Amino acid sequence: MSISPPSSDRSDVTQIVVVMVGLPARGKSLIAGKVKRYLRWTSVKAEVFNVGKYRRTDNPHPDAKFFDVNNTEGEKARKAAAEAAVADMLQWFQDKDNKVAILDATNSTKSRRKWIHDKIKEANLLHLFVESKCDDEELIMSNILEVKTSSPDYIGQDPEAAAKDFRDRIRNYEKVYQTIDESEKQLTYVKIINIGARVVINLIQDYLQSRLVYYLTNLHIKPRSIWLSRHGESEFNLEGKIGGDANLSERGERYARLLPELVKRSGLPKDAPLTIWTSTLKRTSQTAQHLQKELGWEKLQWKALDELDSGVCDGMTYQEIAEKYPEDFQARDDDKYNYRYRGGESYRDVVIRLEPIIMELERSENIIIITHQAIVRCIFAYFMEIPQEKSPWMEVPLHTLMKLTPKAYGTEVERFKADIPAVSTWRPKGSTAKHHDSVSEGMPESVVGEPSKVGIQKVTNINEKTKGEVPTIEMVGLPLP
Ligand SMILES: *[C@@H]1O[C@H](CO)[C@@H](O)[C@H](O)[C@H]1NC(C)=O
Ligand SMILES: *[C@@H]1O[C@H](CO)[C@@H](O)[C@H](O)[C@H]1NC(C)=O
Ligand SMILES: CC(=O)N[C@H]1CO[C@H](CO)[C@@H](O)[C@@H]1O
Repeated sequence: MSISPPSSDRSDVTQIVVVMVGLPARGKSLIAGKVKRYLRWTSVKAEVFNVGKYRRTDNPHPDAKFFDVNNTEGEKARKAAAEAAVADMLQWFQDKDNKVAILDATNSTKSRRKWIHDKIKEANLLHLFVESKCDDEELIMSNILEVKTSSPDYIGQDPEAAAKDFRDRIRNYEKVYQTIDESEKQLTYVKIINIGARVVINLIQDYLQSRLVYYLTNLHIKPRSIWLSRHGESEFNLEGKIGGDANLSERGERYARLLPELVKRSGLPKDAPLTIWTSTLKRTSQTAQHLQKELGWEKLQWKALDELDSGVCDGMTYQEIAEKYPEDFQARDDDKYNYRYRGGESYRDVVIRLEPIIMELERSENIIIITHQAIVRCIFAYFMEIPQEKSPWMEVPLHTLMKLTPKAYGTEVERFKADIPAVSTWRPKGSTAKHHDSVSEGMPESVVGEPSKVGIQKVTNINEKTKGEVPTIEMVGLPLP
């Protein structure tokens, strides 16, 4: 299998400043955060420079008057914050490995855009203005409600007062706001109107720019969830063999039969369509068959969801690999993300083939994915921003359904465990043992990044016989990245 190097590894990839444009409550920070997460997942070094953060250091709770353009004090402070953010950003670009900076500011007027464009040009960087324009009152209000409860500007304040202040703040910006138009033809930009209802693209010159535009135009903010599960336990799992195309074990079939109940228990959106995605391997189709039969959902098979190709080691146990290819075994432990099996793939390769899956997931609404250990790790890493040195070691137990729900400030994870035993296929570094006991009920602590306010991980156990919840419901308050 020959795999060309990932585009993101090209050393000639240019450095780009993505400049967010738009009134408050148009989802700019959300978009900025997603772009950063997506780029990092594909190994492109990216960072967000948030002008609001620089401002907050001096004035943690500014009121609407601060944002009045006729308030010279406020204007001066805002200008200083913007200049500090841009200076830090230019400094960051001194390292040529750093590729994409996302400048999260309002930049609401033509003259401000010209100022920032000149700065970028002077520094020999490419630019991409991303305007989120929205005049749908309902969309704006739902965004304000999210912001007023979670923006750092309003911590500890009365929500009603905060909402009113926020509306006043937006009005001050609206007075001077100028949308990107024909007179700015010299700028590279993408203008997203009402969250993707209409898109205007201008003067894209570079490969990475066009990838970004493609990603941006796939985003939506409709409420939805993504369910993720490995296939049920397979015959190969029992024998400790990797790869192959084995059937489910008897216990794996029991998991397949309980899966419709697990999905129902997880809370299905009313009348919302749901599609099942599987790989092309038997064990995932077999796991999905009762879901399909009982709930009548459409099923799609994706080659891109097949398990990481272990090349010459396909069908071997870890013990056999360690004996036959000791150096490879060691090399894989040393750098699991980049290690490529002889004639097979690495995690890095898998992420590249999963990119179309991520694009499609972003476009889609409710999807349930039945796939394999390495693939679940990569998809989970995208949503939860798990770094590359940790994601390949993440524990993904069999017979467990995960429900991921994207929210404005992060992704929520819920786990639903079938009380059907299965072997653990998780292998700690250095080990060749066939099976291991889980180190913990969730993921090992080491995969968990910085604490954030979103991401309570809820674990529910579902009983096979009674289809009820097993009495002990654990609430695991895991700090998620
Ligand atoms: C700022 O003040 C000037 C003069 O007082 C006024 O004409 C202008 O409309 C004001 N601008 C805004 C955006 O309020
Ligand atoms: C898998 O199951 C099918 C159908 O039950 C059977 O025909 C086939 O022999 C099984 N394959 C293996 C490798 O056990
Ligand atoms: C970073 C930035 O904001 N750039 C431009 C947009 O608005 C700022 C601050 O309001 C201006 O100073 C800049 O012209």
